[in-house]
Amino acid sequence: MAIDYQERIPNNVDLAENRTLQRALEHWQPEFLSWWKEMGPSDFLEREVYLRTAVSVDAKGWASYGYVQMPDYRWGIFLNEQDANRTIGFGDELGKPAWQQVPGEHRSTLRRLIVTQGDTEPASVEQQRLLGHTAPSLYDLRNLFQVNVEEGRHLWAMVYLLHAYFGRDGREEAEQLLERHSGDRNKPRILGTFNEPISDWLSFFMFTYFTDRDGKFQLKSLAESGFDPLARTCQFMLTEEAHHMFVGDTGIARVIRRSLEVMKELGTDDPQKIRAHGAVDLPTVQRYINFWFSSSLDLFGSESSSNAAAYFATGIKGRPDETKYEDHLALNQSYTLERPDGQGGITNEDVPLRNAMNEVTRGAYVKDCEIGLTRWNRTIQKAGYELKLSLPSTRFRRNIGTWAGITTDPAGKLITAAEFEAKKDSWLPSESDRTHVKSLMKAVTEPGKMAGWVAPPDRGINNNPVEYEYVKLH
Ligand code: BYC
Ligand code: FE
Ligand code: FE
Repeated sequence: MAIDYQERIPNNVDLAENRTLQRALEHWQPEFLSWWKEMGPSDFLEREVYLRTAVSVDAKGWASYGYVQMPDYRWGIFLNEQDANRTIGFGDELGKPAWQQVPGEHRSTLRRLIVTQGDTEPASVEQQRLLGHTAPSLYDLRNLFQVNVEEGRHLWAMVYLLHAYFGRDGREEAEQLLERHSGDRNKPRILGTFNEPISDWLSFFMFTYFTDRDGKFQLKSLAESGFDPLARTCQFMLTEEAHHMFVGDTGIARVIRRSLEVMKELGTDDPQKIRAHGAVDLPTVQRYINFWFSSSLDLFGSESSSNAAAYFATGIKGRPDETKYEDHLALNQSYTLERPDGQGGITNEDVPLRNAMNEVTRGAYVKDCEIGLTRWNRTIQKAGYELKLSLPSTRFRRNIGTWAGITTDPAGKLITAAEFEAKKDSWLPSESDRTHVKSLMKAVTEPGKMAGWVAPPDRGINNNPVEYEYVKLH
């Protein structure tokens, strides 16, 4: 049976010539499809969705738009073009040729990182599987599905690496990526945030703003890897990631805009009145920010990590935008970390810079998160209100690292567990917040129409109007 691989699985990895890889993927692909049907977007599988598909890595081919039924989406395998002279950009191997094969001594570490990355991609699809039933517009429904198919493609990207470079144990890991499930008591996804339910659209916007942004920074670090196929894979994934964060950024902005409209109309900022009018009050937006930001911070790992130091030393995982730094060795330097002193105070501790790489990456992430807040606050200010949204302290509500289990207020001040308990409903989404947000989640399916809790977007997708029929439901 002759299969046109380029047609079925668009790729730039010579799949048509690689029999071993073909065999592995032919075995895995049906399992992926049944996973998609069972654990992916619930219903809508026969609907025509206006999606972008990557059919090549050049400017023309990476965003090709058209109506597709999701199970027919062409999940392709793309790596950025190879630079034959690429050398390792950091760590003890600085300047040596990048690895085109997996060095034996780094095999299990690389496999683990690829599996951890790969695990998050299908996890997010599982987390979002019911959202299609309550989309605030066809435009949003389409964006959800776009994000979902691309996270599916990111899974393919990691499975390609496992199949092509890790032999039999790679194939086994690839199968397990379809066997762990988000929130599953017995076989959960690897990282905490990916087991949190995303049952409403405000959470979806927060997730794509804050958690996909963790993806951006982790991918940037892996895009520096000495293992060249991993680096090139992540470089290409980053082009798609921008849209996911756009969905979050503009989604939150639209919720805020709608809230401000209602505040103006009613002449009040009383949350109860805003709610009664079918919008989301800004304090609730703040609590959702507090929840998803703190959860996403955990994804960077411990502040001081010997794993992170070893990844850097060996050339496996660099800093995001490593070329920006002058010194790529990061030796004989220290980084000052704060930690609780065990007596209710905070103390400083110097650790070798290499051990602090998770914190360096987290710091770059926090700065990037702030950009959206500045923009949203400008909108609020322009509307004539004083309220300012903010990111909570990086010490707030942490479950991983130095601050795990330490109770602080959103400003980062240490408080007792009892104080935290007493205040937590004003800092994190409460039952009543969630119930209210959930009550707003009703599907709007007429082209161009929006649910009452969210303002329309400024423009449509790929130069189409907002009223375009982005998903054909009939
Ligand atoms: N939950 O030294 P430590 C994305 C584990 S998002 C549970 O602190 P290390 C996407 C850690 O594995 C990007 N466990 O951490 C977004 C370690 O386990 P072992 C995902 C956690 O190793 C939206 C132990 O705790 N990509 O793409 O320096 C939609 C202590 O290790 C957590 C990656 O994460 C946690 N939050 O670094 C779709 C990149 N944090 O070894 C997709 C790959 C830590 O004791 N992963 N642990 O069993 C990595 O680079 C690293 O594994 C980490 C942690 C950054 C996660
Ligand atoms: Fe992804
Ligand atoms: Fe993403």
